[in-house]
Amino acid sequence: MRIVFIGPPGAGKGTQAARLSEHLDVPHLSTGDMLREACRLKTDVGKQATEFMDAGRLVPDSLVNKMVVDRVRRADCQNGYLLDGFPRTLPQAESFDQMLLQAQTPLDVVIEFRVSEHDLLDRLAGRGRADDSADVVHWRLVEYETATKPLLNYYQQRGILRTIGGAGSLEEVSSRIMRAIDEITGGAQ
Ligand code: B4P
Repeated sequence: MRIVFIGPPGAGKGTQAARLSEHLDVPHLSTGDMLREACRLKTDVGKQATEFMDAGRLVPDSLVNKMVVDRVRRADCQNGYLLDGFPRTLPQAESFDQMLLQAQTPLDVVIEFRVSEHDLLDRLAGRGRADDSADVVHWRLVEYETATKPLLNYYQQRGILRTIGGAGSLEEVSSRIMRAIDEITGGAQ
């Protein structure tokens, strides 16, 4: 099962991906986590990504695309994966689709998380990460509206998009996601 989570910063993608990847027994691939690790280790990708992340901007597509393709080609992704935070732009989605087409491994489900801006700001204020300060969050929300939201239409047209409400307890949100996946796959997972 190949699943993508899309949602604004603080929507709970990472939180739910950790729960669901365990349940479905597929790896949880978070581009945010991968990039933060690259920054911490000061790799070439990390050195280039830091200034964008610190400013709340998206990291350039070329850097992220290569990082993800290298990761999904690894053996543990053979039976699927849960992508948390990728793709985030149309060029990322198109480039990823080309790779999936060549490998004959299409995506099964794309889940959109919807959470009110009020709740997002509340959650991020409580998390304490460096990129959660008010002005950085502002830019992250702008990036979501302008660069990431067009992806919803892209996946809607392919018939694999489901939208779930991200407010409520962790268990409530998880069961909404499971129901949405069942709807698309007919309960095949
Ligand atoms: P991410 O790491 O993806 O950050 P995020 O969107 O803030 O996290 P998420 O939605 O997963 O929220 P979480 O579960 O933690 O990206 C960080 C940066 O990396 C980006 O700004 C960008 O610069 C770069 N980047 C990443 N991917 C990229 C790409 N593809 N292209 C370019 N750049 C990229 O939840 C947030 C908080 O809410 C937590 O405190 C959690 O405990 C709480 N919470 C979760 N669920 C809740 C619930 N149901 N109720 C109450 N609280 C809840």
